[in-house]
Amino acid sequence: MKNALITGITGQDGSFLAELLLSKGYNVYGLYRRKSKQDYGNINHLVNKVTMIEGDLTDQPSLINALKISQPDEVYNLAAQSFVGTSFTQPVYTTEIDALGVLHLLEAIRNTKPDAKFYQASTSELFGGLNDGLCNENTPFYPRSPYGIAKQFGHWITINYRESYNMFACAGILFNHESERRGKEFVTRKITSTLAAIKNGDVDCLELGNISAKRDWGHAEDYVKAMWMMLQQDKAEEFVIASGETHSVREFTQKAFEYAGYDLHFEGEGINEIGIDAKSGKVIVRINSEFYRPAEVDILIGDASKAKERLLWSHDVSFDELVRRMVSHDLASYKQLIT
Ligand code: NAP
Ligand code: G4F
Repeated sequence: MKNALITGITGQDGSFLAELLLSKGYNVYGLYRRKSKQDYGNINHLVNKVTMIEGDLTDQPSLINALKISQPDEVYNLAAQSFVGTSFTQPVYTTEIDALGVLHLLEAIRNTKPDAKFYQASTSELFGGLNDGLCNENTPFYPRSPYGIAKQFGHWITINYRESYNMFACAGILFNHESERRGKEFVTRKITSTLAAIKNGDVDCLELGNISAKRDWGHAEDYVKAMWMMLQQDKAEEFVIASGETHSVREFTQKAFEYAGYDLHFEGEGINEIGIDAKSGKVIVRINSEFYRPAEVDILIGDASKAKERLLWSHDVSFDELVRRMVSHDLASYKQLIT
């Protein structure tokens, strides 16, 4: 039986990965941060099946302790300050976790359990501003946020530890992936959770930023499978994981409201654009400049051909199905969500 240590186990991806590894018979250990009120986030349903170890990516002794306890065959580093918006308001904090945190962990593995296989959660935010076509493993990086820049350090230090110390260390360059477990500050979940509040008459309007931005969105459950597949290879390598389609925030919003029975049409431009429900004549989407970013990534679309050929990875959940699942979950659980 293999041992796996997951950092960021309480997050969206950590919870799906823990379920996947448990289903494969792994002993799963999870690094979690102490909170004033104990809450295991997305893995409240799994706490009896995994071993939780207190620690923080910025505190190397706690990482060494976690490695000593878990004796992992595989380490998945999913912990991060993962919200791009916050990386502009808390750039130093973001860099300490998303850049130096990776180095703390790699160095702890090198000294404690150097034969453990290591997965680093890299991101399509590395491609950032220069690319408007399909991005693959050979596309140059041009990050556009403190988050993207910190993640670029995490990406290269992973490759550097592989090349310097012969460790099995690799990075998955994952495009946006969402789910019913997504944090509510990210745009997809903000749309579906606010939609549920509007439908229940508690909120009048959804306020968004740049709705022309386009993203390549998939479902997180499909994407965590790729993380595991990367660590089952004989050789550590980077892989792009993406759906190969791109959609605007406007399209996501329109489809989400359509599933909930609205007929949403957009009028106007830029900050004055509004979304009107043709059935009721009410304005239900407005633009608020507060949600614009100082520097934007206008479009992302990924080419996962290498992963499809070499890992035999595929994704099952389409864009339409992703939107439908998130809307129906948030509508069904609205009363619990607001408590
Ligand atoms: P998420 O839901 O925000 O989860 C982040 C996790 O990191 C949480 O468990 C959080 O713990 C933990 N964490 C934050 N700071 C930490 C610290 N200093 N020490 C230890 N743990 C810490 O993110 P996600 O969507 O699951 O993403 C997982 C990883 O993939 C992240 O590294 C993200 O940057 C990367 N990524 C995500 C996407 C995507 O579209 N989802 C795409 C590409 C890459 P708390 O519960 O205590 O806050
Ligand atoms: O949902 P988002 O906040 O995700 P973003 O910035 O693409 O980052 C996510 O995906 C990355 C992979 O590419 C991950 F590495 C990262 O950890 C995270 O999971 O924003 C998506 C787009 C942006 O262009 C943003 O400007 O939506 C636009 N947007 C428009 N209005 C908004 C809003 N984003 C948010 N969060 N809130 C808005 O009101």
